[in-house]
Amino acid sequence: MAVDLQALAESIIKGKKGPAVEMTQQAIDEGVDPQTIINQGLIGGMAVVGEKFKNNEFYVPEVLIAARAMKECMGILKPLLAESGVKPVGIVVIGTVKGDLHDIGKNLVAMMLQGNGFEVIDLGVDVAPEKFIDAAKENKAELVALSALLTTTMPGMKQTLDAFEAAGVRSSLKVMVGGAPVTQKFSDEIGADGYAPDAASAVDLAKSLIGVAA
Ligand code: B1M
Repeated sequence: MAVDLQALAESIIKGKKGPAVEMTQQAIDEGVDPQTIINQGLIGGMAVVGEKFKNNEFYVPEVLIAARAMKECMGILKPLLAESGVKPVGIVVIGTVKGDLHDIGKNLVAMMLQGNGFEVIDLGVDVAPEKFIDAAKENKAELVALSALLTTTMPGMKQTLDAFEAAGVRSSLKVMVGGAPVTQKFSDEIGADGYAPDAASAVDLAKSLIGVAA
């Protein structure tokens, strides 16, 4: 029987990694286009997860479990995508700013972006401005996503923006910021291109910043 991509989406929503991987493999074996598997199965599922998270029907653990299932399926599909030359929705460099070791929220944002078709270059935590610049240049990223969880490291966002300016790359990049102490007001004050309060909104913001329909 042909694989049902709606059932694949359901298994992502429920975070059932085993069945999700099996269905992904079955779809590949049946010759379904990898992009269709991603769009209808994986992204379809993660979009529902994002909505449920926004509406407080899902909490962090459910999102993490769903994202892990999605990541596992992406692992099987990635080599096929590279072969077929399918382009990601956008390329984003993400990291937690210098001096800050919190990464749970940043990882969630990274996984949601990946689940929605972005290629994500995750630089981890305690990331110096120069590292963001190098990674953005190297990967030809159109978007940089900065996370901070400490009031003492929030100024690191402004320092990163200043470093982009000094390196002459600020105008070729969109920069979004987020993290528990960060606000829209702070984002405006430091001249970032956008602020998102949570991982699901971060996906919507990322798409709008690079001009992709939500
Ligand atoms: Co830390 N810590 N911590 N901590 N820690 C907080 C942030 C704190 C509020 C706790 C408190 O005092 N009530 C406080 C900060 C106070 C302040 O600055 N105002 C604090 C402190 C003080 C510290 C230390 C200084 C403690 C010490 O050593 N004295 C130290 C600092 C270390 C350092 O970074 N240099 C420290 C250390 C740690 C641990 C290592 C123990 C651990 C981190 C483990 C890890 O991340 N791997 C930790 C944790 C777990 C927390 C709390 C309890 C939880 C943070 C978290 O993961 N939340 C936190 C208190 C709290 O928030 N209740 C606290 C869950 C996560 C899903 O939410 O990260 O907000 P969050 O991400 C959300 C949104 O903010 C948003 O989307 C996510 C999902 O919706 N988002 C973005 C995040 N990044 C985004 C980027 C975007 C868009 C949206 O676009 C780019």
